[in-house]
Amino acid sequence: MKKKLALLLVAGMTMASLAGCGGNDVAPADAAPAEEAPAAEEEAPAEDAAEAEEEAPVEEAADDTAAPAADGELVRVGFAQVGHESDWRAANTQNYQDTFSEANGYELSFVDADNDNAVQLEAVRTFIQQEMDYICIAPIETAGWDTVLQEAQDAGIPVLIVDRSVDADASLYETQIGCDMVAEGEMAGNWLAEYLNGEAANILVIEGSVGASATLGRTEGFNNIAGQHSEWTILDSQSGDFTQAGGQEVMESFIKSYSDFNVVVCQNDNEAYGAMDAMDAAGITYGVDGDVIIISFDATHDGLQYTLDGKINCNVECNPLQAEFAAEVIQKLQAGEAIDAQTVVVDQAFVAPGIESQYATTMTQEVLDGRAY
Ligand code: GYE
Repeated sequence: MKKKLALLLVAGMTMASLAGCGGNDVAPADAAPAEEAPAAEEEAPAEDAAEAEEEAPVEEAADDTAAPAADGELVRVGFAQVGHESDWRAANTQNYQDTFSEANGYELSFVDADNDNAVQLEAVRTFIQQEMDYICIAPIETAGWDTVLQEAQDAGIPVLIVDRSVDADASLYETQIGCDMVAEGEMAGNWLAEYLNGEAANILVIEGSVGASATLGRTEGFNNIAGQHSEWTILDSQSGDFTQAGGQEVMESFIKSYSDFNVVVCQNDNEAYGAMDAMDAAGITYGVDGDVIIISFDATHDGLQYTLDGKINCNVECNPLQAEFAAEVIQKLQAGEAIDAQTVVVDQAFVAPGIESQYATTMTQEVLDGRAY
């Protein structure tokens, strides 16, 4: 295969340090040594020249995520994206499009599956037919991947599972890159326990999309902590599909069914916006000065604005800027280097002004100004 030849060629090329890649609140799953990546053709990061191997040329600064094939051809990457359901997703898509650009040595084929499993499977099969060099899949659901992953493997195309995870045999894909969803759910639960300090909680949960690892993990993590608190009751838990409309619809139906609740957990920011609209319409107050505590996930720019405004009490981050990790894995595979089986994108939580927490950072305007997505 063309790629095998590329691997051999790149293996003999000068290696340059890739310092600076991997900042941005993210870290590999295990303590990996300093990252190494092939110099892109004649390029090496100029700013890394001092640490680079002696023979590394320094004519031009290469983007950390650049990885043209050794023969100068663009590396062809197919990306089967979940859809466009949320602000998080939009930021994640933009990040992939920026990172896997032609200028960086890639030809990206992007498919928005619109949250439809069949469309996503079809997209992956099309990528296989098109003999992509690599396939990235952000799986809508965890289940149902074995057959198509086997097809990709049989075709010799490495697959990267990104953002969410699958329950398929790990030998069928190269690596998984994403946030630890169970840890996010536990962070939310631990913060709530600290905030309530023994007070009773009647909790409503607006879950994400059914069968998504982000939903399953956040639910499991939160329930792990809820199970330690006999003074907490989870009244109901329904899917809002990670959308604002879904969050609003579920909250409206919760308001009809339950009169006595004091915590609403929204598994992403867009759902929280919908839930706040529903509570506004019903005259229910929320946030630091209200009757209902709101917990959200993602910590996108608008979500953090609501947190700074005291409307969302606690917002657990999930960083959507993950494409550089996928690019790093592809660079290593191009160079025939070993890769980590998993990269965990590290998260933190943010709380509204006036709240002090050992689990979260108190929001400030400065934190918000630093949030690009
Ligand atoms: O939280 C949500 C998006 O998979 C982590 O999907 C992602 C989730 C994110 O729709 O906003």
